Amino acid sequence: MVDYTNFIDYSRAELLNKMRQHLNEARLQHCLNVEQTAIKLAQQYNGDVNRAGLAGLIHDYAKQRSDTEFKQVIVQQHFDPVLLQYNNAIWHGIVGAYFIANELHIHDEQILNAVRRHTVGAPQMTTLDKIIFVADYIEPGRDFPGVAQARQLANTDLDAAVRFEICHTLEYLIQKQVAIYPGTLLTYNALVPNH
Ligand code: DGI
Ligand code: FE
Ligand code: FE
Repeated sequence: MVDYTNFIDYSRAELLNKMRQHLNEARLQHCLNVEQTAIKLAQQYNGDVNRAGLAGLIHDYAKQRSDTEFKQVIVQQHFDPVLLQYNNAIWHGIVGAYFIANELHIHDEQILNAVRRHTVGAPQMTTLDKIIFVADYIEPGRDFPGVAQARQLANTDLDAAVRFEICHTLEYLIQKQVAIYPGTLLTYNALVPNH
């Protein structure tokens, strides 16, 4: 079983109650699924099972905050103003970590970084970052073209699963003709050969 006592001074049940105040049932279930998937990946890839479980559980904590709230935090906490040109899809991870530190009192930087990077990744990802990035994509509730292949890759090669995910996310965003956050491109460029 997981043990979160190094990172929170209240129980996991209490954490779920705090999360429930800000997330609907479907989103909470997704977070629980990512927790379990992250634990499995951590066991498989020799990661930190407790950090993986907790980061997976809380990764979307800020997903249902209003745009107004995010914009306020971006300005008041001096986040990169470029963020204001994007939306919840980008904010809930990068800025979401602020809400997690502030409201859930989780201050472990490895966990917070995994949350910050869970949507757009980063050029240099830790094993924990990769586990949360991939767990979010393949948790059992996910159903989209390519998820079976992503799950298969995650079973055998975590880096290959990260690469598959970033490539397919970019293809999806381009197909929808929405703006690509520069951080997403930096992640992609770091994962493919540079010529
Ligand atoms: O929060 P989840 O839905 O569980 O998953 P997520 O945090 O991976 O967010 C996925 C969404 O973020 C998906 O709709 C694609 C979007 N996204 C990822 N990278 C970018 C992006 N959206 C924009 N506009 N730009 C990006 O670079
Ligand atoms: Fe997310
Ligand atoms: Fe998620």
